[in-house]
Amino acid sequence: MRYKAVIFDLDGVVCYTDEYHYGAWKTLADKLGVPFDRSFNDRLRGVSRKESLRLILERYTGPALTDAEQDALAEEKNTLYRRFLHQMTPADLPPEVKRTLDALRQAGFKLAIGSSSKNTPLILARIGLTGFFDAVADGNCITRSKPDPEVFLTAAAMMGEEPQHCLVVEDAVSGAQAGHAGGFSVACVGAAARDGAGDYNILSIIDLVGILEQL
Ligand code: B16
Ligand code: MG
Repeated sequence: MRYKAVIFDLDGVVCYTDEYHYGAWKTLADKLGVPFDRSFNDRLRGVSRKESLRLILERYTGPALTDAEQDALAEEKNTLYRRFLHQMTPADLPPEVKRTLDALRQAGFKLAIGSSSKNTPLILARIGLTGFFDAVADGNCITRSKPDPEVFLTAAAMMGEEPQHCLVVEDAVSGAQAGHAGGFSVACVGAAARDGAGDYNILSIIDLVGILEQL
């Protein structure tokens, strides 16, 4: 068997919290008078909160903002975002994700999370997945966010696996770049699959089961 473990990105792969990130950033961008659409939002996928704000402020033409004001904006976005998260329940774990996780666990793969998000523990708790994964590497235990491979290398090390034996699953181009930079194979869904960023570009996460069974 070529792969022994699968490392899942969280937002946009395991659950659709990417929509909540979009909603929260859109509210903030509108307030700042910054043009913000779904295509621009795709550039924020997988990158840290601070870097996302920096990208938005590249388009900002208002009065200069101090570091403290920028920190307050990042905090404001996070508060808006967490309001969405607190409304989530286990029903927000998509059925195709649950079926995929159960099938891969049954087939003997180790399963991990590799997410840039500092809200990972809250999200996993809301969707009923606390304690499910063999390893969770997230924004709280890394210093460099995607496209740096740190989060995936950390997840692989936590599982005691080499990158070449792990498949990374991503919805972000930055995440696919991070996987490749770390020596991982990458399967992409959503925006990153549309860009052809993965070694496997799939329509639904459930397609992973067939791919991994055939290898
Ligand atoms: P937070 P992922 C990433 O999560 C998101 O794609 C990205 O939009 C977000 O800015 C980043 O987490 C940080 O999230 O503000 O919750 O710490 O896709 O790597 O699971
Ligand atoms: Mg993502």
